[in-house]
Amino acid sequence: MTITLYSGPISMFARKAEIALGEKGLEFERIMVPFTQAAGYSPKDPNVLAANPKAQVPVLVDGDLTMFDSTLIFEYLDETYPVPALWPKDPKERARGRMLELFADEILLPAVRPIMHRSVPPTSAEARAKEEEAGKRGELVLLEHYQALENRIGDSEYLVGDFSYADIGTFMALIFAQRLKGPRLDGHPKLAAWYARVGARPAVKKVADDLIASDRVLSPTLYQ
Ligand SMILES: N[C@@H](CCC(=O)N[C@@H](CS)C(=O)NCC(=O)O)C(=O)O
Repeated sequence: MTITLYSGPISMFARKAEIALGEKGLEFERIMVPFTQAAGYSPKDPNVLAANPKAQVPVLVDGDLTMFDSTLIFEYLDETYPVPALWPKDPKERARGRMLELFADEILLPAVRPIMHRSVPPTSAEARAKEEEAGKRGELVLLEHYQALENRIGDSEYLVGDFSYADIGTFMALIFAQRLKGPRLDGHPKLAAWYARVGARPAVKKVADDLIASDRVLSPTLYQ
């Protein structure tokens, strides 16, 4: 076994890389870095510190290559292990897919941030009321994104062509919205059906189940 992935139990980005490796049918050793709600990613894993100047997971080691960043890992995996392809062949479709994947990381996930306080116990009832006020405003933005995704999916099975990295990134951002008790997907039937379809894929389900199992331990406030 030559591939090692440094991952985090409730890291959207690292879990994306786990799904990609699973979809490619690649065996790998997973090393979970420490994470708690109180201390975050401290103390840092020394190998992650050495590999990534941003000191973040995921970090992938494949033979003599050590690399970081989930999106760059997607690119590397498709070039090195091309079957099954997780980007469309057509350059324009691929460009659309890459934009959707960027949208998931840089627009959709940040829209989830205003409800992240829900994963930790409130400091006071007053503080929580303020956080919830901002959270409710954030949820309206999330609903707009749900609608855009609903329109995008239409009658297609996946976001762009066959199942792709765009689906992985979007699914992971949405699992965060769901675990943080953000707006349900029911009001957006095509998006809800897509979410169920992606979540039923064995490689996705394995990682999603493991993430939620970790979350139950790390973020009990979400499951009371
Ligand atoms: N753009 C990076 C983001 C990676 C990232 O933010 N990782 C988080 C976990 S989800 C992390 O390791 N945070 C620790 C820190 O920033 O100190 C990617 O796509 O891999």
